[in-house]
Amino acid sequence: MAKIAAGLVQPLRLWELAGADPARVFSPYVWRVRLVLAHKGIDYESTVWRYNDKRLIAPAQKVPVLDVKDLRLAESRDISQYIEDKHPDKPVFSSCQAGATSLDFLISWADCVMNPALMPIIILDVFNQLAPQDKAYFRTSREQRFGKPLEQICTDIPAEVEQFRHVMEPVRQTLSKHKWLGGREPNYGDIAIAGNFLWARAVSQHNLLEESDAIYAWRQRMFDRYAVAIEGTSGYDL
Ligand SMILES: N[C@@H](CCC(=O)N[C@@H](CS)C(=O)NCC(=O)O)C(=O)O
Repeated sequence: MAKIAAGLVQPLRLWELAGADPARVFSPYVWRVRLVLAHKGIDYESTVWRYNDKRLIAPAQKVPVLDVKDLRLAESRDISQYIEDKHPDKPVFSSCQAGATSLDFLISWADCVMNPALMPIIILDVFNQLAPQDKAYFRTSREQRFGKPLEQICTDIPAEVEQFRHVMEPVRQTLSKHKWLGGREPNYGDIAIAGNFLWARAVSQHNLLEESDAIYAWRQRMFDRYAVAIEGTSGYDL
């Protein structure tokens, strides 16, 4: 433990979904909280969690879960807002109504458009990286969700990658005019979208972006800026 957070009661424990390799933390939503904690310079303890450990995070059903001493928080957005409220310095959310609404839109876009565009490309990679005890649960639950075997969710990776690049066009256009989605500094919009890329980086070697893409350069800037959160985790060079 390097630093004690001023505003948040310690100890902080973040439950993080990992693959067979405990350093392969891959949940995009956990990544958001990781990045917010790094953004604020807050230290925490990480606990590896796997899908079949549901009882450990009860009453939550999904990670991220953050334990702040005796308080248990769930939902990446709510956890991030809680951290922001306790550490208003270097804000990641907007204090003005219009800014907050636009950010809500961007977060929903990352969840409802970007994430589903990425999912078919990397779902088999996720499966292949899972701990053995998680594989049956993941297969059954995802095959139910998609209505087909995992192996048939994506039958044409290059076509899905092209579609993904197309879906990213609004982000591309924004980043060709601005250094960060947050403008002069990264905000939760950058964090939400980088979280999705960190999910892919953790499990998959697929080349999602061309080097000439403005998003490629931004992604590298984000990875450099938040290197402290990424160091020591397993992932592929992008
Ligand atoms: N809306 C939630 C979504 C969290 C979520 O979907 N977490 C996944 C990992 S990426 C999970 O824990 N899934 C458990 C399961 O599928 O059983 C948030 O933003 O925190």
